[in-house]
Amino acid sequence: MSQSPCILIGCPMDSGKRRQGCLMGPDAYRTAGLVQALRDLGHPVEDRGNVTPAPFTARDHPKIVALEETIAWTTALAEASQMAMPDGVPIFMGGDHALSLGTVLGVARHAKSVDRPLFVLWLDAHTDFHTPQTTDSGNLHGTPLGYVTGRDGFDGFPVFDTPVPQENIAIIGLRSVDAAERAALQDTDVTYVDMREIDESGIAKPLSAFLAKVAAANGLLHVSLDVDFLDPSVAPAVGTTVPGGATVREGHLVMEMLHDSGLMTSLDLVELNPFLDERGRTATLMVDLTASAFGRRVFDRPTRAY
Ligand code: HAR
Ligand code: MN
Ligand code: MN
Ligand code: MN
Repeated sequence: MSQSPCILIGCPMDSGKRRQGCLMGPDAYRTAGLVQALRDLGHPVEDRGNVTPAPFTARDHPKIVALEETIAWTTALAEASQMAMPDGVPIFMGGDHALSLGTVLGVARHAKSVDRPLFVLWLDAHTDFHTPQTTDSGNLHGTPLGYVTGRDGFDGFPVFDTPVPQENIAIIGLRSVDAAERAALQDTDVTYVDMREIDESGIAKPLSAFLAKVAAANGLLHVSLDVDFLDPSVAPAVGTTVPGGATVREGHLVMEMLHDSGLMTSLDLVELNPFLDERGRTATLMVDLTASAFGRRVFDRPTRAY
């Protein structure tokens, strides 16, 4: 069977928070061998290089970090994302999580043009459900799910014309949620799965249920993988470490199930900060997880009657 082409798109965006370093992410993924890992699995791979933001004029804001720059990135990434969708499965190599403001916008425009519903799987310690109005930190990497669900308060950003319906979104891996986000999210139909639920029931159950919904609706599926979904003991290269995250195996299981489902149509790799890494181990783990999502496995799964 011919494998779907992978379109690599570098998104060296660092404006979604104060601490710098995510701009080195795309080159860390290249250095860790992402292209070869995908080719080894039989996928044609095209690296389109790095996106640059549209021109912008930075202003000082009492609260929000790098607003104009983030808007400029959103515009540029939405274009790159929409253009890539007909050509294969885009893999957006971040960059911080604010890049998803743009990538999901582009994917949503594509979904509308092919008349299919869009689903979003958010693998993250955080909900990223703030708006520029509600954020306490002023860091816009905490807002992309607010934007893509069509929450108010994104003045100056491109209008998100076809918001992703709440019931089409699942967030898995949660363990750091602000009070305002919790209150807002509990009023929605977004599926949110915290680490306790994963501890008690395993990560496969909520994921299978969500994937079944995507399949039943013939949906497109955008996956956004935040490094801090993983436990910092195995993935230290991230600015916002939160203990108690997913294990290496939980990460791989999610990716393997995504591959087996055949449903994933675009992927963000976000929040890798190579400046904080230890001998490239986080970048390497993210490449290995991506390989699992594109078909790497130890064996084909045996059917056993235990
Ligand atoms: N909720 C916090 C804030 O708004 C933390 C957001 C941190 N986000 C990420 N990405 N690291 O998930 O600032
Ligand atoms: Mn995030
Ligand atoms: Mn996070
Ligand atoms: Mn495959």
